[in-house]
Amino acid sequence: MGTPTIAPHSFLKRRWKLPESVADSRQLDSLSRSLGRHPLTTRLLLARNLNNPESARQFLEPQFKNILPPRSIPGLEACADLVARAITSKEKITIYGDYDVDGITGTTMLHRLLKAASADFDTYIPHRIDEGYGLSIDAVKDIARRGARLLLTVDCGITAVEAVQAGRDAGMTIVITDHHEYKAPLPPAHAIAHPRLHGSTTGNTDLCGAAVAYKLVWAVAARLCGSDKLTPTYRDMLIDFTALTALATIADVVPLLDENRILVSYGLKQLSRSNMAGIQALIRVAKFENRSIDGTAVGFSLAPRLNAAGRMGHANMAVELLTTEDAARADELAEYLETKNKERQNTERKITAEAIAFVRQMPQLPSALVLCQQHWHPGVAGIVAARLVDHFNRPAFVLIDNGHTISGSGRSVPGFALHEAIAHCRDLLISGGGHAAAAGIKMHTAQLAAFTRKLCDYTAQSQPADALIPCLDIDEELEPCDIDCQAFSELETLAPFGCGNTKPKFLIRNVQVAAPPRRMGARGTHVALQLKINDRRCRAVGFGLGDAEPLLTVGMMLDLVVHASVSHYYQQPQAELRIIDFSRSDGRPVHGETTAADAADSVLMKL
Ligand SMILES: [Mn+2]
Repeated sequence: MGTPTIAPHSFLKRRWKLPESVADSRQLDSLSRSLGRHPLTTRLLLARNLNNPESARQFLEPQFKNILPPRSIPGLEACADLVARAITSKEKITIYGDYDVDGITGTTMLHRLLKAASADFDTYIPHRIDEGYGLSIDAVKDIARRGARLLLTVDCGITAVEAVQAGRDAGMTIVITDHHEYKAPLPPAHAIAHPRLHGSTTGNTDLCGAAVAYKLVWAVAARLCGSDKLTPTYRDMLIDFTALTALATIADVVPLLDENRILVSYGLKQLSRSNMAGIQALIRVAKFENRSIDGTAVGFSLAPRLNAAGRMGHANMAVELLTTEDAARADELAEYLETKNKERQNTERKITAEAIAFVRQMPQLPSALVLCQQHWHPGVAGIVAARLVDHFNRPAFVLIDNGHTISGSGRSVPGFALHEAIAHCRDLLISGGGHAAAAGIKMHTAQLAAFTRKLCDYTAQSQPADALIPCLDIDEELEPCDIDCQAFSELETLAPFGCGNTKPKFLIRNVQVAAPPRRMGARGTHVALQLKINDRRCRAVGFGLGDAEPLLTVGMMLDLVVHASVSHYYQQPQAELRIIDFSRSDGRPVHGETTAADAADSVLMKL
């Protein structure tokens, strides 16, 4: 039995996927009453399997006291012992972090800890393009030559068997903290902290790399204080670091449930009141001063600016931003990131447009996309691949031809494991690996055609045909009586939204267009509608759906997929629907001359 889907001729040409079951009304009433919440909120809680008052309350009111202690991460105590010992015996420590937000923030926390403890230390972040991901033998040897006695990794190292051996051979103590997937054998490090070490399933197995670093800071601080009761300096540090942990937890797209939800709830509040000069400067250039910072602000504004350093320049600049105490220097670095981020956006937009044009020229849309150019920028390959996946709903690789070799990144659709596809094509590759959703590969230029063929055959065989039509997952169906300002504003208590806890999407059927639709925004990008739902009027806005305006006429009956929102535009707050997609209630196609592909194109270009 599958989840019910309906395939309306919707504006975005999506399959609408409805929730599997409807809540039992007795259970709904009793939970609603004991929580004192609107039935709409309660229905969503039940759909998230929060079916008793206790688990629902823990979700609705995240408590810091429910953060798990450092020892809940396998191997972390041993790592903390080694780091604390190196600090007190003044051995030189090198922190080796990854170049993404997760690595940058984790490195920042350990940097700040070691500085507060007057340790002898420095940091090393590999260059994304020149050195690539992870711990390399060359870098490790170089770090040993520069006198480090302890090498401490953040968000990398769990698969670096040879590099760790090289570090040991050079006489260093090696401490690995990571959260990436790995297969035996483990690297021969002196200590390893990993949420799923030796297949462990206790504790929080979904921690990001920076959250592991956060727990390490906590455990080392306890050792330096000689007690689990930390001195005010370290206590304040741990509170402040929830902001950095929240950035990484959102940016690394781990589920925002359980402990991660607590870390993010606290961290988002801490971000706007942070004393860190770099955080303040970053918030300023992203124009979030005096505004509340939510998951979307982090995911679409703050995190991309930090990542831009590694993509278009060097991630060291982002670490310097987050570790400097000098406000003027912080401003300068934030401006630098701003420039790099604009550069990234322009590059990404240009390559995405080129890539889409290449796909459109193909006589037939293949089951997987493999695009390769010499002049494309490797720093944005992954994001462009993600854009192609959004656009064409199939796995996509964006590759750069370096002459003799080709390398780049791939992204996948839900349900298609990219790392398995890569394993299947292993004989044609120099190297390759990653997760189900994202991966990197490298091959000899001569293998490109063979790789493309083999990947497409594999994808076509292992994907059901309808999997290539994009889905829109709907949380609940809205009844007219649910359209209520109070109920809609209460839904905010389910935030922060993100991976594992997406912003609720509702289906509402049979609403009537009550007045001529209006285009909004400087370029007419958006559309505003007055709807008649039973006897009531309700405003609806479709951001990016301006091109729907000519398709909508007064009296037309629509089915909508929406976010529930509250507008503060009027004197009284009002319930408002944010349209994601729509179709005609009579089942007729909404598109006249415009093709669905054109509609999807125009939406994409405005993002
Ligand atoms: Mn990570």
